Amino acid sequence: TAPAATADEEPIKPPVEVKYTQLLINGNFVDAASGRTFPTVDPRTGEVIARVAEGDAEDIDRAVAAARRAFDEGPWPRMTAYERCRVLLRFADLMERHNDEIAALESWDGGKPLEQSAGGEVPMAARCMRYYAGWADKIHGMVVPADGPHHVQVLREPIGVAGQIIPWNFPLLMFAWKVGPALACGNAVVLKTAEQTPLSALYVASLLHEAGLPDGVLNVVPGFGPTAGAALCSHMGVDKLAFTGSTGTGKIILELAARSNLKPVTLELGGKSPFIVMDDADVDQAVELAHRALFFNQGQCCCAGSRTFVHESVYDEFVEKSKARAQRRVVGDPFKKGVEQGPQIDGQQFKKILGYVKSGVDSGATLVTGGERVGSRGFYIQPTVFADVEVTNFFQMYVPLLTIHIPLLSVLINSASVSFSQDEMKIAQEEIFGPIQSILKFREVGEVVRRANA
Ligand code: TXE
Repeated sequence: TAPAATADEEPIKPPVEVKYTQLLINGNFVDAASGRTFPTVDPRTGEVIARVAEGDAEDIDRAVAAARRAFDEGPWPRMTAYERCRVLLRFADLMERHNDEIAALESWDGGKPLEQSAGGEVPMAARCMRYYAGWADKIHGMVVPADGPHHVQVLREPIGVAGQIIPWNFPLLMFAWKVGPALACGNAVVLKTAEQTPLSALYVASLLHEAGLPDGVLNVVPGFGPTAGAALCSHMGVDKLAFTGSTGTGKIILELAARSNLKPVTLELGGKSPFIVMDDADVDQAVELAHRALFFNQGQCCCAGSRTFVHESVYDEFVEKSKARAQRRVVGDPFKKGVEQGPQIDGQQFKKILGYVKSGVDSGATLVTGGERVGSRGFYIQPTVFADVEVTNFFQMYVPLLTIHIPLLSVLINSASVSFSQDEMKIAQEEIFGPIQSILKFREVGEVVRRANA
């Protein structure tokens, strides 16, 4: 049985104060032009942690102008690569020095277990910044062999002002993955944080200035997608966009970029990754790995192993053991020691995930364990396992009636059906982004490779 969840206990007081709630423009923390703010919410309770300045088109204009000035006139792109590298290395050191505060902000705002924020997200973000710092002085051009009396040389230069939009599942790592490479190459940045998790980026942006980043090189504008986000994507003064988030929003962003100045766009979107367990696997190890591949970070990972394909000869044992592992998963207050799973990010995701549970049940999958909320407040969901997330195929549905008395035909049709089968259930098709594991059965390698790649 599941260990006692702490979801209904009095929430533990986070060991940190919220210091930064304004926009960061040109090195200063300022209010939004409209004066508006929005609440950022504690997913353990749904209560407001703080109100944060709500950036909009006018603020994006101010931020882009500051970034443009910093790029065209400021020292950053003109510094030696080594000096830029040193700023980023100092920043990584500061992140490590403030590891505990940053981790606490991250867990409070986003609900991930403190042990994972403090031991994973923050140290990994610091390492990531060091990695990109190391690139600053290793970006080489090329000399291209040319016919005749010509010298052909390729130089790599910063692109200018980079607009960056990040999601809420790994706010700090997303910050590092986006801001790190852009700054290492000498660009200026306008970053829009996710509306659910603005706090850690504002905090570390202040550390980046302490590390010596010149004003205006990094501007941070918290706000909503269709307002601040869309304004950034459409802005004629932005030279490049980088985005991580949903596939639907990625399509909108590509369109906004195309309709404005055709700025190049980098997109990192959703996923539905396969995890394949063959018949000769060590089942206990495979169960544990498949469990972590799906449930890590409350299931909110673009690379989550969200389709667990298991060979039919070990399927029943695998399902039984996965059920037991899910029931042992410790769900509760992210600030409590030993907790493996905190709440989902917000009420919208919480409802969406429970909607997928209903869809799984309605389409005939077997709900092996979980499927309910945990406690009565906040956005906690039970670790959930579905089995019999079956393929739908024409042959298996209709042909048995015809072939019941013709065994040979039945065998032939069965093997043909393998190559026509499709994983059509919604829970096998769509990104759930929650603690819901779908276990699918397969028979042959060729079949599972095709289904995995579908
Ligand atoms: O994503 P959105 P949401 C997937 C996951 C999740 C789903 C929805 O399946 O359930 O997306 O999450 C900004 N112009 N991923 O709604 O909307 C928004 O403000 C410009 C996968 O949170 O894509 C936020 O900063 N920007 C993913 C960012 O886009 C816009 C991580 C992400 O929000 C915008 C998160 C617009 N019109 C969700 N609309 C991953 N790949 O890791 C929104 N935004």
